[in-house]
Amino acid sequence: MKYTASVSTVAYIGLGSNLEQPVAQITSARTAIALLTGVKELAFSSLYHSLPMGPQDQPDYVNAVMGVKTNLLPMALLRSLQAIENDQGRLRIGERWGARTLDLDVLIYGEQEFDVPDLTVPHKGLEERSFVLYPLFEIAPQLRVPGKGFITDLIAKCPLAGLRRMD
Ligand code: A4P
Ligand code: MG
Repeated sequence: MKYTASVSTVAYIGLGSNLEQPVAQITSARTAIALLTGVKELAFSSLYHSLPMGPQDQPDYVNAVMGVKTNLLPMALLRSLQAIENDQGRLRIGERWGARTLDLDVLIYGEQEFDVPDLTVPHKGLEERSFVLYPLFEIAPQLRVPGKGFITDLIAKCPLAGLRRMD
């Protein structure tokens, strides 16, 4: 039986994978996130095919964004997401922005803006990443990203850069 939250926050999670069957990685991560105690799925974007940001000698990515309602505090949410990354074979030995089976980022946590060791919210660089902004816009077109502005304005300044929606 899942614990039911009394105080809850809407948060957005970015999902990315470019190793070992990325679509299956994203799909099973979605299930695992929805099964976390204190987390309820609100929305899930389409899957998007994206070109790698960072080192170019790695496979293309599959990306998506999930909206949840949660009563987990931000750090507890991050630790739960990292446990799911580990369960799905994430190794933290490669270069920065290198290939990975699964990357889960806390993009937005309610109206909050903070920068503490291990956790910056909203996620840094979010406004430069088409593979984050376009899926986010798909599920939350009215969203205002704390400290950064309306999603519509952010998208207007962010080229697709090869991003395409998968059917
Ligand atoms: N951390 C701080 N803030 C957050 C947050 N809001 N959410 C810390 C998640 N983690 C956060 O992350 C490194 C550290 O960031 C963690 O210890 C955590 O405490 P990591 O997942 O271990 O390593 P990383 O993901 O390689 O580093 P980084 O710099 O977070 O990379 P990004 O920003 O996650 O980007 N290209 C495409 N097309 N699609 C992608 O999804 N992803 C990346 C990784 C690179 N290129 C990509 C994609
Ligand atoms: Mg990350």
